[in-house]
Amino acid sequence: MPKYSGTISELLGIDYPVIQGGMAWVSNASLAAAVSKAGGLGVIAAGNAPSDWVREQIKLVREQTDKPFGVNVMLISPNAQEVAQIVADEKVPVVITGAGNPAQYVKTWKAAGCIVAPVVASKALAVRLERKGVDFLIAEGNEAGGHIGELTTMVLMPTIARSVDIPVVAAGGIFDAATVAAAFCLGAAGVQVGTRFILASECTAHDEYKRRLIKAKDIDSKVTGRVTGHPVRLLRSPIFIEMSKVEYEENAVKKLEAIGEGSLQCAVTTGDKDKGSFMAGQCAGLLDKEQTSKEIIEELFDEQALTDIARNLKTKLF
Ligand code: TUI
Repeated sequence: MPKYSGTISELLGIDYPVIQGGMAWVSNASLAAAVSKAGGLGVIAAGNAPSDWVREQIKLVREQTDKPFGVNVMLISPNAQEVAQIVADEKVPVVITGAGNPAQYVKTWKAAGCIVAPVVASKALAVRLERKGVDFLIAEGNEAGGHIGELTTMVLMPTIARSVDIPVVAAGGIFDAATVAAAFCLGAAGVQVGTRFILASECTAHDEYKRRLIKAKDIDSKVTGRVTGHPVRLLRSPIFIEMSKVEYEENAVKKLEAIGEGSLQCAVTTGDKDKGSFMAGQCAGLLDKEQTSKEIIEELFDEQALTDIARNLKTKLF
């Protein structure tokens, strides 16, 4: 294996500069441990789960591997504060945040020895969090699945990289060696990959979720819920159609919340075609099989593929 000596691999103590996306209900101890064992950074997603579940998943990862791992704290969760304390108490190696501004927690996490990496979707938050002392940032573009910002990875990534001096990891639309190379071309120090890891054999998401990802066509990844201020990207399905119908009606926020409640957990655990919210990034249409986490990571960083890309760039441009 070539040595990937980027700042992020060294900072995190991992072999490949790849972070597994913290996907609510999907990213549990099974997936996180497999990714960390394969040389990436496995991540448990706290999502909206009860605090005891988060504590248990941390314990389960530690039973399976001594390698570094992370916990993703979803800041709009009602129990975010409790989860924030758990990750500090447990001295989780890496804390990643999503869906908000984690400024109030940074001191506690740094005092506990955690590496802190917020997901950002804008320059303003990136600059503020660099000043707060976070270790690196994850710039997540609109191609990503789940809750998304407005800018694409192509524009967000260089915007953030030019705005801060700390490393920036690219997320959104990254699923193979070419998109990994593209992220590095945009100034990334590493990549975060979500959707593709749903198709990891160690991912315990329902088979229907995996089948839907494999079946998805290029334009099947849709966005709804803009009026709530928390737009989400998910696969076209009955719940997407239902949400889109009420999106611009009166009391849309309440109606959307009612429809969306529990729908992601439902997709992941029961695979319910009607009620499930199958969140996925735009790359869903390009995914075609289940593989082990190790195979996925080795493909992302395939030395021959990356060498060919670099050679191609040179011959096509000069
Ligand atoms: O958080 C995510 N992806 C998620 S969270 C989630 S669960 C959910 N379910 C229903 C509705 C909403 C969420 C599913 N997928 N990705 C990280 C991410 N963070 N994307 C965008 C942001 C973000 C947006 C605004 C981060 C910070 C931010 O700042 C706002 C502020 O307060 O300054």
